[in-house]
Amino acid sequence: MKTITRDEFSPSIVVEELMDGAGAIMLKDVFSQERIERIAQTLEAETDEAIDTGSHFNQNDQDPLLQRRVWFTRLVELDPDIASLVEEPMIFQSMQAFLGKEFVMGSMCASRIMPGYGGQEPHIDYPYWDFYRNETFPTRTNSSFPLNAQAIILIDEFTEENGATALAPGSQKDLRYPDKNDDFFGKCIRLTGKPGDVVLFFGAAWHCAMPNQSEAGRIGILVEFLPKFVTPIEDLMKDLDANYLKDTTPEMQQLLGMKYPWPSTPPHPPLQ
Ligand SMILES: O=C(O)CCC(=O)C(=O)O
Ligand SMILES: [Fe+2]
Repeated sequence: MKTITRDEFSPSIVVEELMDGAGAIMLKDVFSQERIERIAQTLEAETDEAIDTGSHFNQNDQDPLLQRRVWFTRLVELDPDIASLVEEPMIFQSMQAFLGKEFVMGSMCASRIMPGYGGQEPHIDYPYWDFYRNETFPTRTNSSFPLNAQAIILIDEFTEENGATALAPGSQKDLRYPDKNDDFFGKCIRLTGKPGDVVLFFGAAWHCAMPNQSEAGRIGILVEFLPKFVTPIEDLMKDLDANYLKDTTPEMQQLLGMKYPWPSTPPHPPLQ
């Protein structure tokens, strides 16, 4: 996977890699170790108990208890600094170039996969996540322009042993839900990295969380970004603290869709 530092960063490198390259890119050392360490402690405490928190793409009955999630409103409640991670300029500028300046956030959660977790099935992400029913999508739907981007903020180190995400490079170019004949596990690369690194990928690329064969949990913060006109997969405003909304940044307001309300009238008058 292509890996770039803050010094090397430009949004166009990200766009090119997500569309025409592997479909994923690693941004190195985006967040400080102190910030990530503090967030790790909060998230470990929050995910101590084995309860079904509503994860998906699991392959057996036990795995929902081992893929533990903390959803957006709870992240804000625990520590608004966790939500602020997505405002990082390298992530924000990449998404503006990839999905359009007024892109929004469809989902944000922390995901801790526990020792013994069996791995997700290879899949593509919303809005393509039920593309095996491609007759429910417009004719000729393809990936010539993106309707999704994913960020994974690494809170723990991601290793092959602890279930670092697997992704089939280039698979985003031919929009299709992967099936058993695709030899996904023979073709995939692993998105390994250190705490504070960020992987950006186009969710049309086949990917999945892998089994955790280590002795410890693997926490990543999973974020889904969408163009402004795609319905977010979650109602991020539901139960969100009104004070948080009042004081939040222009970036977060945009991410929550507040800059693009129900488009019943055009945002600007058409040209005369
Ligand atoms: O946790 C991971 O490594 C990937 C998660 C993922 O792809 C998903 O939940 O859609
Ligand atoms: Fe996914």
